[in-house]
Amino acid sequence: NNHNSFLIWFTGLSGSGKSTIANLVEKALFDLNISTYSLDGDNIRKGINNDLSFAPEDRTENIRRIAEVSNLMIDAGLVVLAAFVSPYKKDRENIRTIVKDVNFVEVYINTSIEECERRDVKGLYKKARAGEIKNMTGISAPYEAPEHPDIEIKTENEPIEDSVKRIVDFITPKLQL
Ligand code: GGZ
Repeated sequence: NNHNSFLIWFTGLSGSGKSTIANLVEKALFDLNISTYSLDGDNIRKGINNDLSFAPEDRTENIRRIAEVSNLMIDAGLVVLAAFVSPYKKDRENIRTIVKDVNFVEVYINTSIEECERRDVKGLYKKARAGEIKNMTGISAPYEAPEHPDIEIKTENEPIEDSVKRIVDFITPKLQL
C-alpha cells in the first residue's frame, strides 16, 4: 500500500470537463498497463449513494463514502480516478485524512461558471435558473476553489490533449511501471 497507491481526484463545477478528462487519463494509464477504476456521479450517486441529496451535509457524506470506497479499491491494487464536484474545502481535506498513506493528487478543473452554463450539457443550469433545481453549485450553492491544487486545468485556454498529458506526466514518474 505505498508505491502504486494513487488517488487522482478531479474537482470542479458541473460541466467543467472532469469526467471527460478523467476518462482520457484513464485511457493513457491503460496503455501503460496500469489497472485503474473511475468513480463519478454516474456510478456512485445512482448506486451506493442513491440516498444522498445535494444539500451540504449530504455532499459531505457523499465525498466521505467515495474516499472510503477509493481506499478499498486502492488496497485492491487499482489506481483510482474520482471525478466529483466536491465543492467544500473541508470535505476535500477530509479525503486526505481518510486515504492517509495514499498518493493523493488533486486536479482542479477550472472552467468558469459562465462557460459551464454555456455548455449546459445536461440542462441543469437552465433548470437551476428556473428554480426547478435547488442547491446548484455555482448558481445557488457555493464552490470553494482549491488554493493549492497539484494540477490546475483551464479547459477554456488549453487543448484537452495537453491537459491530459500534463496529468499523466505528473503521475507516471511516481509510478512503478
Ligand atoms: C451540482 C448537480 C446538482 C446540483 C445534479 N449541484 O454534470 P454532472 O451533473 O454529471 O455532475 C453533477 C453531479 C454532481 O454530483 P457530485 O456527486 O459530483 O456532487 S458533490 O461532489 O457536490 O457531492 C451534475 C449533477 O450531479 N447534479 N444536481 N444541485 N451538481
